[in-house]
Amino acid sequence: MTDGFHLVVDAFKLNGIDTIYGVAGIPITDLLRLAQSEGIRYLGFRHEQSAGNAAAIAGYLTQKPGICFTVSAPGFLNGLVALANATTNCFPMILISGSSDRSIVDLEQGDYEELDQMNSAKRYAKAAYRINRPQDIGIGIARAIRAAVSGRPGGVYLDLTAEVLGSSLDMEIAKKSLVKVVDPAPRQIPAPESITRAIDLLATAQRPLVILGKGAAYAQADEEIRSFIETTGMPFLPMSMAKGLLPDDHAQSAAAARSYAIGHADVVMLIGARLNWLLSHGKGPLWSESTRFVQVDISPTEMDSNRPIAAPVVGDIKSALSAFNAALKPGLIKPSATWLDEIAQRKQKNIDRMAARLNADPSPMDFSSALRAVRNALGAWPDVYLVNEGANTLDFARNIIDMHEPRRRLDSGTWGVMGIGMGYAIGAAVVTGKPVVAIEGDSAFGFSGMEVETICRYQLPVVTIIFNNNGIYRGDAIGSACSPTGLMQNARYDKMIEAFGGTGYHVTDTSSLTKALSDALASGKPALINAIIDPTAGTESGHIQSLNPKSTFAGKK
Ligand code: ADP
Ligand code: TZD
Ligand code: MG
Repeated sequence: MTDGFHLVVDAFKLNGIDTIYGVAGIPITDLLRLAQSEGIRYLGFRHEQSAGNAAAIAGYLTQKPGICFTVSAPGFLNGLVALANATTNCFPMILISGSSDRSIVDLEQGDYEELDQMNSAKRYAKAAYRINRPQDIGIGIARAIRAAVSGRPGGVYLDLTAEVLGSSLDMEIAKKSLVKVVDPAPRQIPAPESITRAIDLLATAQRPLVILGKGAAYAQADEEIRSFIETTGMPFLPMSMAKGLLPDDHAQSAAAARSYAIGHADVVMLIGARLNWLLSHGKGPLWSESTRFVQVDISPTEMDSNRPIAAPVVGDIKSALSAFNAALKPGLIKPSATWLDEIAQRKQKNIDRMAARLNADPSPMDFSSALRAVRNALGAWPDVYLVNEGANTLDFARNIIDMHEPRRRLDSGTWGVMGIGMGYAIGAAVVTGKPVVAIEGDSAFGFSGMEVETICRYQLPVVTIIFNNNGIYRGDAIGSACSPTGLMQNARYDKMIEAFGGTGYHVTDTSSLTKALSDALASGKPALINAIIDPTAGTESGHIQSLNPKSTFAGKK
């Protein structure tokens, strides 16, 4: 005989799932113990949201669903934010929660940690399933894996009742019930006519522009994308998590002339990027009404979601870009020399303008000078994974820190969410074995800061840098009452990590910041750098101030 616990672990092993994340408790504790004893790597967190974020980013980096385990009701709900965030960002993840007695839950008779979890999850997940019998564990896990990674990836909820975990099953029946998923994310080859239509449109363009999104980074089609862009000579813009797909210092990058390139392009080719708020929905002053679009995306309903798409290419990016490359003829797609020249001139102008700010050395540090100090240290570590959240801390870092390798920048993403920092850092360190630097606003850090203990417990090579400006966007003036955006002045976040045996640094100038980061990275050990930033340097909401609703009665009170 065997039981539900063993079947879950066997199903994972059969499907190559070697790492799981979570927080222990009734009814999953023994499952986690068993998984660990069977050679599956388990990472235990302090809060399910961070465990879920670690799983989600692991999914993004590996194209395998990241698995997060939680207990019932409150643990499940804590993890649900991460599941919803994974779905929003198109990251493959499976949240598996233990659940209480169905007969009691369904009659709302008040069980321990009672909640109708599956139905709560449905609204926030790509799919939600429940396993009600031990002989369905194999098929249930197979369904969850396929739902998470096929087509547009997303978050999947899997409900595992305590009863199923504890149920026994005949060994022969159990063995037959397991399912090894064959080709979980099948290629989706775009229709040949869609490629021809897109190439025909691009061939008419004088001022074409490619926009690369994190879907392109996820697709791991790095060579196909590089070859297409370099062969056609089109300028490209990376969305924030697509930075490094081609290096940021690539001659064809139009990043330093972003608004100009978007506003003046006649044909824009979107590759794994949605025309959502991050691209102003393709509308408004940033965009021209006459611009026509090619969009390459695996999700057919993404087409025409915000602007009409003249040449939709529905398929997976690796297959689509291979088809584009095969169909290219020399000189067929050719940006005009004037266009390339205009972009080059804009780039230079903006780079010169930024240089003045970057080279200043104010005291206290501001965002630009501190990031220059960080950039100087990172120069020796091109392979580092960079996690980034905050408002000003996010916006400045995205512009100032160049990326050189694909999938190295992990940030607040589609929701602009705070709280992903430590979870993403841990997930990235675990699945890549590479060093991670997390650049965190002081507010942003607070959402997942307790996971510093997790980082120290597992001795992960994560260096957290806190841009400490005493607040959300800005700090309060010394001596004034604490405002809604204010945080503690002179908070010594560096002491937090010392409590767990990590190395803390408290830095107030650029050369100390560069040195602290270089030393911390060289040590390969957990470290936290508390970098003091001018509390007046930030702006409300960073670069997205325009999204703040204005009070109708401003000035009339
Ligand atoms: P960004 O925020 O970087 O602009 P988005 O998250 O808005 O990127 O867009 C990612 C897009 O990529 C989604 O529309 C998703 O359907 C798509 N996508 C994800 N993986 C693939 C893939 N392998 N092939 C094609 N499209 C993909
Ligand atoms: N809660 C969640 C989950 N996500 C959010 N985005 C917010 C609240 C609102 N918010 C932002 O949009 S940015 C931010 C909050 C609280 C923090 C900004 O402060 P910071 O960064 O210290 O992290 P800067 O550098 O001071 O701007
Ligand atoms: Mg701050």
